[in-house]
Amino acid sequence: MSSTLLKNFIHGRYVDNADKSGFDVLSPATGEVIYAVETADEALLEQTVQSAQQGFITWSGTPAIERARILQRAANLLRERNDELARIEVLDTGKPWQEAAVVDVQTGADAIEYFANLCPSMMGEQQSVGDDFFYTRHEPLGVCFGIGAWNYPLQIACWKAAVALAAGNSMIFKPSEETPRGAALLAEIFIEAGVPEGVFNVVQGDGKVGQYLVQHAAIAKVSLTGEVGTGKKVMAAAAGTLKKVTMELGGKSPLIVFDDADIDEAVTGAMLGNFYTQGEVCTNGTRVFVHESCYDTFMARLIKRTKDNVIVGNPLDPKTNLGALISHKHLQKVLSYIQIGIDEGATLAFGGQQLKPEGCENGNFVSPTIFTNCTDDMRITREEIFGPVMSVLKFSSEDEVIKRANNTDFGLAAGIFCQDIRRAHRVIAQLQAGICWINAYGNSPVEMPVGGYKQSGIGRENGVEAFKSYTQTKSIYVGMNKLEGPF
Ligand code: TXE
Repeated sequence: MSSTLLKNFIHGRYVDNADKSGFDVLSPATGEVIYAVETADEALLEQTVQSAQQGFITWSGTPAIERARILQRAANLLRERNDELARIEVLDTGKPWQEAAVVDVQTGADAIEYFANLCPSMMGEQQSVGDDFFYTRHEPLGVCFGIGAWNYPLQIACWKAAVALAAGNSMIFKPSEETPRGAALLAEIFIEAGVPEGVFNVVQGDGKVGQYLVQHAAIAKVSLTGEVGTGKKVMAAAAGTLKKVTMELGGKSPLIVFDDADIDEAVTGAMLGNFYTQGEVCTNGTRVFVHESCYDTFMARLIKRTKDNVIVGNPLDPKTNLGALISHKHLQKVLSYIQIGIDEGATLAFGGQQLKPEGCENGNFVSPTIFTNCTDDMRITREEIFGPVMSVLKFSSEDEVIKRANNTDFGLAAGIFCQDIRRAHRVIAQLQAGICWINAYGNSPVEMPVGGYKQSGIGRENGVEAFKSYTQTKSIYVGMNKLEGPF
């Protein structure tokens, strides 16, 4: 891949666009241009669709055990190139090296390995009905379209490609315009592993490129990772051709600390759920409900550990554990929410200011921020901020906190910290969220299906359930006796 001009990856190679249109990618940590990207124009998009249709014919006709072997090779190549790929994710996203080095590439490879192992055993069924019988076939959908967000560029591309390709589909993938490189490198690796040309193409551009393919009649399914507002636009555009959709969208998730919680663990969970990846994680527990009886102890330990242990700096520095926000525009959005919180009357208990770490003075850095004296009607407790901004709320009873936790149009995730296992399971069963943790926060093994309730999403990624959403069931009835009828 050229280090200064990234092109669209179509049918196994980088391809020029016709009109030389494109955009620059800026470093979140320094604000400098790191490379330029060519936008996929309409001619390229049509070429990509044709390539993906050819790829689908070849790939869907490849035995599952052979698809599995090839995908397994891709997973191994990702792992061999972990550090090189992780470094690119750090440069494109601004996230700390200490995260990307162990999470982003590994979890992408895990998904490809998991679905490679699964696909040869995904069989149809057979059932006798008298002398007759029927059987079912789980057939791939065709050309699928994956649309990525910018917080986990390579992981999101892997999570969507793994299940789509394992099921026999081909995929066109559009990464976020903020972080184009990860998906292009995945496309290179798939070719090196033996995935046929056209099975995984990567097109570059913004929402307009995305919209073009969402509306395209040749696309059978769309899988989006993005904001709720984008999800609504994509679903509306997909309706025109009744496409299947998977939506992995935003959230404003509750993290509840009960009076019998291990306070140090709960503080760890709250910091993971608000400061990891500088708060740019969709499942973050950004509404932290703390029982009144342990509130003071919790707050004292939270403030001390935030002050002592959060290291904001150059994301490439192994000591850094809170990196740069994705863009100057996003930094301004996060800072505006901090001001809104102050104006609404919340107490700024820690942080709240832009930072300029040495060597990264022009980057997009904000301090870890904690608001207390929050109320449920504040914008900082109702709207997704997508930065390291925690809103702490106090509660008195189990029934009260369940009602308040569910009082949102989101429904992505939820966390509970308590030692009483009956209460933990009783409460989690009542929370309207699709991804839940008890005495943990953020773990997302590929075996576990993930996705949102309510407006946080549709469908699931990962787990066996995701595999079924990339196939369609055909039932075949076989008559074993002479056919008779009234006519
Ligand atoms: O999303 P955007 P971002 C969510 C997270 C936050 C958002 C941040 O909660 O809300 O993602 O990512 C393309 N037609 N999740 O800012 O702006 C756009 O080009 C077609 C949830 O990137 O919505 C980009 O590629 N495509 C998740 C992608 O949509 C369109 C985990 C997302 O852009 C389009 C991670 C259009 N009209 C982040 N408009 C989860 N739930 O797992 C934009 N795009």
